[in-house]
Amino acid sequence: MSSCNCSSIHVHKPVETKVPVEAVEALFEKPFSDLMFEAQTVHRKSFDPNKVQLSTLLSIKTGGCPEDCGYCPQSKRHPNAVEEEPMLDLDAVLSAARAAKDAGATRFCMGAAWRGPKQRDLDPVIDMVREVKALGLETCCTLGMLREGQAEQLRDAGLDYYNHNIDTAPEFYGEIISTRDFEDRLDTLNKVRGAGINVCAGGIVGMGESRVQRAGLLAQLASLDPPPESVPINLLVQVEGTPLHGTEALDPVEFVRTIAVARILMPTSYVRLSAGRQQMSDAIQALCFLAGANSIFYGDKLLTTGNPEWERDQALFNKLGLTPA
Ligand code: SAM
Ligand code: DTB
Ligand code: SF4
Repeated sequence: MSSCNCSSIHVHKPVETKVPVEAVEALFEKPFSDLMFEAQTVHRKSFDPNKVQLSTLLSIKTGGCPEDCGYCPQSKRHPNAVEEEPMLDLDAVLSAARAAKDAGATRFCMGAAWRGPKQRDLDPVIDMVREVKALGLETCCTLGMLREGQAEQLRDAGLDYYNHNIDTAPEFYGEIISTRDFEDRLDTLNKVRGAGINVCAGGIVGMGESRVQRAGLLAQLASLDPPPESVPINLLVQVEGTPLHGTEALDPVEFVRTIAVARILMPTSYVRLSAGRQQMSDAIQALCFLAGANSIFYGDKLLTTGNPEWERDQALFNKLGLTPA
């Protein structure tokens, strides 16, 4: 599925960034205890280390996506992709948002399996944003690539955050997705920033990338000026039928290192321990919080795959003395 034009040996030089990839690699290479101490020290300068922000996700338009992202179960190009469903109506979205608020979430994130919204798609989403905001929740949308003027319409409806992940390092991007390129992602992030909406941008690890490429992902995020307010770090959820199913699992300690490096590079951003928590032990999650993660997706579903039940998260928070931010 690669769109890479280079010869068969895939050795790509990291793309130059304001934050040099070599400096990020040097952080990854620190002894674990030193890295954790540095991350925790940085974390405590800007945040209460015992508080974690809770965001709940809802898929408002599931499946049938024309894009070919190798990790995603919603692409119609992958066999056994999830069934396409019509867009949820406003009442269904509002009852999910009320339930999320009652359970303690402060932000509600609405996701759609689109390459990007057409105007007729955006109109109902604008109503959802306005009404969810009126419930007293922060609002977030992840709808794919935005066209001119769409970010402003979302902002005017009361959108607080727009999520658009750069997913992986530019040198690895073509191995994972061929239907758009890395620059397209940056272009949408610029539109979001230009409209004055908070930026939520992160990536996925555990897709078979190298450590240099993990460093490249974080160097890109930290080089956004200013860096994203919210940085979701996803561990690949391997779904049968997707091209990345069967990828060798990432060492959990390397995942914790990725969180710690993100915290050090983006000291005042919320770093979200995102997809992949259901498969993670309490001990690894505890290390992620120690490494500076201070946000999670909360609720028993991500978009189409599972997330820990509310009860499991409440028990984990009690065990660790964490409270919602
Ligand atoms: N279609 C829009 C887009 O791609 O921007 C919005 C929804 S898309 C599902 C949002 C993000 O979910 C992706 O950018 C990716 O980072 C993440 N994601 C999707 N499938 C995943 C998986 N199997 N494991 C981890 N993260 C995943
Ligand atoms: C993000 O960084 N991760 C979320 C959210 N932003 C949209 C999505 C994770 C999706 C995991 C696979 C699924 O449930 O379909
Ligand atoms: Fe479509 Fe988004 Fe999934 Fe890619 S990640 S296939 S754009 S829903």
